[in-house]
Amino acid sequence: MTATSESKHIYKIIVAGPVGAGKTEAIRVLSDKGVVSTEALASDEVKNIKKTTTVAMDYGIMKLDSNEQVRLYGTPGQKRFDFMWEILSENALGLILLINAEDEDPVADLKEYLESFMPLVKGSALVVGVTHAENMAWDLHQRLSDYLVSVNVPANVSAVDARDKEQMRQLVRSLVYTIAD
Ligand SMILES: Nc1nc2c(ncn2[C@@H]2O[C@H](COP(=O)(O)OP(=O)(O)OP(=O)(O)O)[C@@H](O)[C@H]2O)c(=O)[nH]1
Ligand SMILES: [Mg+2]
Repeated sequence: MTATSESKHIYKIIVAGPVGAGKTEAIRVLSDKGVVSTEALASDEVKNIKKTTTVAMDYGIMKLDSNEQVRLYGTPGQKRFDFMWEILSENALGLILLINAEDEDPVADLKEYLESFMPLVKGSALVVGVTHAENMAWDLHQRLSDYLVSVNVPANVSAVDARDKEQMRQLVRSLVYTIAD
């Protein structure tokens, strides 16, 4: 947390997770101002999922409460851009991990991305948002939570729609409250 002269708190938060989970969409709906994004036409296997993909980062800013500003940095989902993950994570205070409930094995996705972001998670806070959850398997929420407990990373898991501003604001709020505690 950074305090300015007006004692405004600035939080740097990372949004990570697999291709198509909704990271770019989430930052777009959350941001109060125009976002910076680096969408490029998808190649290879990604184009079966969607037309464009993030190749470097997304950036947006949102006001949470009167004196709290959240700076959101979205990562590329693709492994081949994983050098950006570490760069973006520097000095971050928290991680929002978005997991797509419709992917083949969401628990394996959680494991994989959590392991990659463990250095950040260890020194900060984590929340998990399960997107594309409209027809989510009844036990998926429990399996994701159980996995977090099994690796000793207790964190809130919530089903969210990345296109829904209020749901996403709630997820950010739950993360920031963990940091501020
Ligand atoms: N049905 C449904 N669609 C969603 C949900 N969340 C996101 N989407 C859609 O899924 C797509 C996700 O695309 P992006 O936001 O580009 O995904 P991303 O995580 O940034 O992917 P990469 O940048 O390629 O890693 C968008 O078309 C969203 O509108 C959800 O909860 N339900
Ligand atoms: Mg993206």
